Amino acid sequence: MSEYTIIYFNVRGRCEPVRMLLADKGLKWKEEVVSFETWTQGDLKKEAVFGQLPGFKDKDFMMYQSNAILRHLGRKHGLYGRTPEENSLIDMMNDGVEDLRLKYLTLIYKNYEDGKDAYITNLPSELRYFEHFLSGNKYGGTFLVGNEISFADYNLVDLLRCHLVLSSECLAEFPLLSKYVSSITSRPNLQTFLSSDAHKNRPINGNGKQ
Ligand code: 6SG
Repeated sequence: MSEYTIIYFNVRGRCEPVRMLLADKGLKWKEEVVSFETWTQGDLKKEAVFGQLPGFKDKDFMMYQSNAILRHLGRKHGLYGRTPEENSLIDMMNDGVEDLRLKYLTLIYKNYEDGKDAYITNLPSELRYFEHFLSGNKYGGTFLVGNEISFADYNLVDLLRCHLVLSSECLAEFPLLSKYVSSITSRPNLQTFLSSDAHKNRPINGNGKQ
């Protein structure tokens, strides 16, 4: 039996980085897919600590908040750096990913038709920060921090892949980010997951926009 369960809507949304992490580490998990109908009945919403999904079960330990789930798995599976400084840089970069994810989700759920062109025009000014940070990694920028993968890498790569769907050329002017995405997505377990039907057929967002 797998020790982990993801409780979420049928979307990649905030859970695909968690799934990427689990798949890359060769860990098994169960999906409890919550339909919109079930969600609107309200029982699951009442149980959820902040009234939202995803939820995550580690045996009988239940938790919420997607970034806390990533950190939980990061601690358990050696994906959180080696020193307090690396821990903090990984937190810092994950917070930067969250800031951009919130902007992306605002576009998708609140302002897609009117905001898409301006969002894409402004995108280089957001992505530039990540390119610059990678350029300072003395190990060559294969990972955000140090020379090992961390939970923040799965989160960033997922968000960059969402942006590549939004704007297929958005990484063209960023050689390090382009190399980074292709090197992480060619890790064998991750490549297998990303080419699976389970991943490919799962909608990116809950409203059909992408
Ligand atoms: C939505 O925002 O999928 N959770 C979402 N929405 C339902 O009643 N800080 C935390 C975290 O990082 C944010 C959680 C997040 O974990 S994720 C949630 O619980 C609520 O608030 C994005 C997503 N949206 C699609 C969705 C499913 C049900 C309601 C929204 C699709 C749209 C409408 C129906 C189906 Fe729909």
